[in-house]
Amino acid sequence: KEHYKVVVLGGGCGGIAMGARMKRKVGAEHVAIVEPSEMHYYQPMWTLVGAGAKTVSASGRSTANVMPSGVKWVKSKVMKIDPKNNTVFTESGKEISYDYLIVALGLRLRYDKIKGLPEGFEHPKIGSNYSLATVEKTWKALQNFKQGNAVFSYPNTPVKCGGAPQKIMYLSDSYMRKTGKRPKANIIYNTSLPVLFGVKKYADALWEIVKSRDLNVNLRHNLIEVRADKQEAVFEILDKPGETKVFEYEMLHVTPPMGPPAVLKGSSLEDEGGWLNVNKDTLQHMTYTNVFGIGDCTSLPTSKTAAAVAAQSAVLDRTITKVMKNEKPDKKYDGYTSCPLVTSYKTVVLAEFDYNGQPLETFPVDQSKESRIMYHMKADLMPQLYWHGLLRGLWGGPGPYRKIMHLGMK
Ligand code: FAD
Ligand code: UQ1
Repeated sequence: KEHYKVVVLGGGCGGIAMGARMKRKVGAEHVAIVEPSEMHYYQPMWTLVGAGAKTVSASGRSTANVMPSGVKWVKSKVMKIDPKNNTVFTESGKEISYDYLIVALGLRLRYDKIKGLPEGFEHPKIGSNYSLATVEKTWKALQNFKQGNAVFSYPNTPVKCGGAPQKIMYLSDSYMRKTGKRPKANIIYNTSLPVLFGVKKYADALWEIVKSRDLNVNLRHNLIEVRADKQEAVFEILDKPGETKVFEYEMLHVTPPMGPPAVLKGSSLEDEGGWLNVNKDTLQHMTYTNVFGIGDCTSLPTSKTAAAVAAQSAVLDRTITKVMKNEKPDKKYDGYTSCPLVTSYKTVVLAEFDYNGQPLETFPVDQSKESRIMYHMKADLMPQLYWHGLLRGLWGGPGPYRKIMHLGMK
């Protein structure tokens, strides 16, 4: 049986960032990260990969490369968590105990909840930017598109990066205009939500874009079946129970239903929805005081993004420091999250907001306006900030800079 002062479950964005921070706190030999994958991907780049503006290989690095040096990498899956006995069990048969546990398991993609998927991906004309296996299929479908319906879906569950399902629509529209195919395309965005975007300021801006580019938005439409052999997508109309509508497609982009990691089920760590039940201010678990959570796997009532993970990592660092000293956590997470809404190959609307859905913008400009500088930031600067800042535990979100940027402006 192995023991570490800090065990981190998951070596994605939140897990690696917290591993790096905990190494600084307690020393590398006292930290272990449990992660089965050989490769670590910068998922935000997949929006651009699906649109042909970046390659998959540019989005990945080996997990060995991002592991904080000296930290123990347990290359396996966690199969069971026993918080009463401060122990986790891995698929490889290891039993590991801890003083402090950080859960950063991300979320689970549920393509299987849509009838006809994932098998349907064996056919052409269908893709999905959300997984490594299907992101390049989006770009193929876009390139091969000649005429007809291009359909984009948004599921009836929480998702990571709530803007991504529509970013690929804007990019597809731009691509079709560039290549002269746009007059023969009917672009359709079918979303389960009753709104185009959760924050009014940005939703208003996006509705203007949708209207000016002749994009068709259908609210409260939920994808339930794909008949890939016939190129048909079946949506249920959420406000009219029992009613469905079939859309023929020449291109289909699927955003899958998403849910919590399976290993949380029955662990006594989860809330009713199955998400890791943490305090929304401190990120400490609601019942187990030596358990903490970060990122997509948590119950935190904000939009699930890497930008949110960055802000959470700074708060969680502080919370754990306090708990280790037997003091009360004092720093509060405000729910900061951000979604760079890519609206073409040149422009971004940079949404940033908090728990209350109030805009919390870093730059002293109106960020609901499409901006070229923000596109450059998204495409060229953010990956650097991710690999060299966030993953090394050096980037805790733009909060401190926001205050400086706004000095004398308001
Ligand atoms: P992840 O980074 O997903 O990491 C979870 C890790 O847990 C994985 O490495 C996984 O292998 C591991 N794991 C799972 N199960 C187990 C197990 N049983 N045992 C051990 N390990 C396990 N965010 C932004 O901020 N801006 C964007 O523009 C943006 N765009 C996006 C576009 C797309 C297409 C996608 C897919 C995501 C986008 N995101 C964006 C969201 C961002 O990638 C996630 O919010 C972020 O990666 C969450 O970090 P995490 O650590 O919670 O989860
Ligand atoms: C951010 O911090 C971050 O994590 C590195 C992202 O993930 C890719 C983002 O997309 C954004 C927008 C931020 C926020 C950073 C700034 C400078 C606004």
